[in-house]
Order: sequence, then structure tokens, then C-alpha cells
Amino acid sequence: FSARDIKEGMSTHEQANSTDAAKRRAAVWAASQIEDGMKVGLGTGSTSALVIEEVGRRVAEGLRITAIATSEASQKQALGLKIPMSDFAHLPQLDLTIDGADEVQEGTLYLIKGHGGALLREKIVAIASKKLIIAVDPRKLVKTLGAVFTLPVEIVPFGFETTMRRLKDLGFDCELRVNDDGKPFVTDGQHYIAHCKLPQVGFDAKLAAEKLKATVGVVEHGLFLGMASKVVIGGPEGIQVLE
Ligand code: ABF
Repeated sequence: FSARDIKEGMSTHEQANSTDAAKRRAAVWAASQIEDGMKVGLGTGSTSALVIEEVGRRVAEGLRITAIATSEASQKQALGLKIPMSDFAHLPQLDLTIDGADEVQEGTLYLIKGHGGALLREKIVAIASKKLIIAVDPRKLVKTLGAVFTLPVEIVPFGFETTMRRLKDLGFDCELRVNDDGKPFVTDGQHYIAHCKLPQVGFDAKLAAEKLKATVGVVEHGLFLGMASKVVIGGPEGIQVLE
């Protein structure tokens, strides 16, 4: 199935309901992959919120896990559901992290993440995990990264103007993320986010990732390459798992 299968013949309201149902199916399947005793990373965003809800339900039924969250918002939700939370001082490695994504490239499982504003913590948690399962609805599948979303790049506030100029010189056309009041959006790590358009022709994700990592002032970027073990896509009637 595809995003088209969901959209055709539906009103806007029906589409929203169908997207929510797709996210929930993906979230419930992803949460079902957690086994008793696991150390689990909990993602950020609306799909991850559904995962956390399902994990909370399973914990209330007796599932024993310890978790680390990728954002203050997910930490708060998890604590509210009485999911035992910890930190990297106590859990150096995680068994499984479940998170959402903005885009998933068909074939490679390369991801754009970070529109929820938590890409740095998401990457730190993902890299500390043996496995990363990404739960999405079908709208997230793309042929080329950057087809729908810009790439979020987390940058240090000091000198952000000069960092963004250097990003531009490297071919990344970026805009600073701002709140409704026009002030810069500040991440949980107290950094800014630059949203960069990716070229749709001849884009080399690995080369882009290398260039971004080598840019002074860049803390981390939202390209997650070779990190997803599985991607679960919720659909109108079930789920599809890509690996
Ligand atoms: C996080 O939340 C992000 O990496 C991604 O930006 C976003 C996806 O949110 P949603 O599930 O609400 O689409 O996982």
C-alpha cells in the first residue's frame, strides 16, 4: 500500500483519521517487539507518543523494562505512565529503541529525522541501541530524501550566522527554525536548528552527512544512515515491515 491508497476517495477528516490509525498500527507492532527485561529507548513525536502509550499499557500489565527517553516531552509522558526511566549513567547500552521519522527512503532505509526538534538526543539514544525500529505512516516513504521535508541540522547558537553561511557555501540552502514569536527555536540541548533544503537530483546522502559533520558549529544532523534495523509502516488494513 502507499500514501495514495490512503488518500484516494477520502475526505480530509477521513484522511486524518486514517493516518492516525496507520500510526497506531505501526506503534502497537513496534511496541510488541519489546521483551521482558529489555533496556529500551523511547522516541519523540506523535507516533512515538503512541508507542509510549502502548508501552505504558504493557508495563501496567506486568512487562518489566527500563527506558531512556529522547526528549523532555517523552520523558514526561513515560513517567506519567509509570514506565521505569533511567539514564546513561546506569544503562550504558540499550537493547532496542523505537522512534518515528520524517522521511524513510525506499530501499536504503535512510532516514530524515528531527522535525520534532529532538534529533541530537534521538541520535545519541539510537547509536547506543543494539536495534532501532522506526514506526511511521505511509506518507513518510519517499524515493529521494528531502522530497517532502527539509533536513534539520542542530547548530550552536554562538555564531550561528557564520555557521549557516558556511553551510550555504557547501550547497545547503538553510533557514533558521523560529517559533511563532519569531525567536529561534531552542532544542532540549540548548541549540538552534537550521532547516536545509536537499537537492533532489544527484544528492549523495553519505557525502552530505560527512560534510555536515565536518562543519564547525554543527552539533549533529538529521540524516540517519544505516541506523534503522527495521521500519514498520502502518496502513489501512495492517502493517508492512521493511528491513
Ligand atoms: C521524531 O518525531 C522525529 O525524528 C521526527 O521528526 C518526528 C516524527 O514525528 P511524527 O511521528 O509525529 O510524524 O521521531
